[in-house]
Amino acid sequence: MTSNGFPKDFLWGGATAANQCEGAYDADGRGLANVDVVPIGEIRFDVITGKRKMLDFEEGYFYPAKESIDMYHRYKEDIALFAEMGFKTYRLSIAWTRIFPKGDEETPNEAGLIFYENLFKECRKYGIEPLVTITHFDCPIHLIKTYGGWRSRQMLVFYERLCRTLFTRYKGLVKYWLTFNEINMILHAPFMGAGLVFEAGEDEETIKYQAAHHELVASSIATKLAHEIDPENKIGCMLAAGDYYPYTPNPKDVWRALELNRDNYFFIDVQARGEYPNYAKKAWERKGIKVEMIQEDLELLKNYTVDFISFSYYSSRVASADPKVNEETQGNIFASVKNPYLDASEWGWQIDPLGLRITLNTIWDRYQKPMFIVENGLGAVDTPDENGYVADDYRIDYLRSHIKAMRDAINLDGVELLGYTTWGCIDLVSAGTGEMKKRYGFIYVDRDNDGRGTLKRSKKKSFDWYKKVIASQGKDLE
Ligand code: P53
Repeated sequence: MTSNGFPKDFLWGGATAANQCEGAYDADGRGLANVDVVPIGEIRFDVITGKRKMLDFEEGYFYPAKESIDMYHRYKEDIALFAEMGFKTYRLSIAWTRIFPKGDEETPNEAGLIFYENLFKECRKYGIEPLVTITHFDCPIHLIKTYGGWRSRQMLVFYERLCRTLFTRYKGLVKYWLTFNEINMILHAPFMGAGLVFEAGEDEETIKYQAAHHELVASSIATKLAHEIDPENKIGCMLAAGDYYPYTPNPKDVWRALELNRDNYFFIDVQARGEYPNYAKKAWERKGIKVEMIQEDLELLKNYTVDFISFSYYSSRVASADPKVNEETQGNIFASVKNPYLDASEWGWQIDPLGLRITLNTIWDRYQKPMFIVENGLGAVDTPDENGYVADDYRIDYLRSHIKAMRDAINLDGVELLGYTTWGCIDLVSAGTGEMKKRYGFIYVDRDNDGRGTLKRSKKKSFDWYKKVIASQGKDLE
């Protein structure tokens, strides 16, 4: 521990996801994925939730991920900037379709493997520890068309092949892995989360939980493989977190909050404890949800739980059992009743730093496994001056208050936290809306919602601020 309460080897850094920053969607043999064919605009929500089938680019829509911020060609410049801020870690994801363009090939695409190898080496050059999300929402389109995405058990074979390839090839270069980004997203945005599209009359709930089962087993298979290939490997699960509060002390509200929390913690209960919780089995029974599973699955789940628990945190949530309490927060896939005590971002995401401390404590109390905050930050409109400089004090305020909350959770509550990576450390495409305008970065990127701009990078005020935070190991937050 340092005098500030952060562990000496605390992993400070930032996070991105392949499709939101790389661009170069068809370079060097890369195949098409679900995350490529989600356009910006009103239709996006229906596409990411699987209500509107879009399995290819269609006329009349703009697809921001095609080019993104072109990090594929600019990663050296970008990693140099991360290093200048003093990053100890950089969280990024692998684009599955760079490695296996269709998903079911026997042999990987060497060009894709080389790309990430070079990227990891670039990180290592600066002493930056890569933290790698194996799948950040991406699923090859071919696997969706041919097998139905994660509803199919055959995905286990393809995912295992992907993992084996990655763990073997990057042994010694990468140690920290996350199996599925925001695994609970499958319930809220099933196309983006798991490559699911629904036909009329299908039992969507059953399909979602069947897909969830496959991902959970796949995650255990990955853990098993990772440890076999290199005992140094550490595997984490990843939850879109943020506890639900009851709207009032009415026990019905408290119960509703408990139920909604369980909908999310369900995934981590399996990944961290190794078995399906009774409440889920009972709920499936009541709802007539039959998830097909074999004995071997249950053994995998039991024997290969995760080493650590990672999560994203943007906001807490609120639950009410009263249908009259129906004023919801805007702009989030995770619907929540509005909390009258909190301010909100320009996109309606409510700001609750104490909620981060609460969430850290809930997770710690529930699992007693080391945690990693792998996403946190403020999506905001930035107005750069002629040099591309943004005085983003609002972002600094947001991050400062959340870092303080995390410090309290470590110091005052004794939770075990491995590190903190802010979301979108460089401006990138929003997953929820497809906008460029919703920016999270310390680094401004000249590009707008329509894809115009020079892609030039420039430092915001928060760049120097975060640099100071890291250099002082979290002591100097002013
Ligand atoms: P954006 C909500 C909606 C979509 C993705 O979100 C989300 C969430 C958060 O609960 O999850 C993560 O870009 C995700 C990132 C994403 C980030 O939140 O909609 O892991 O890919 O960019 C922020 O503002």
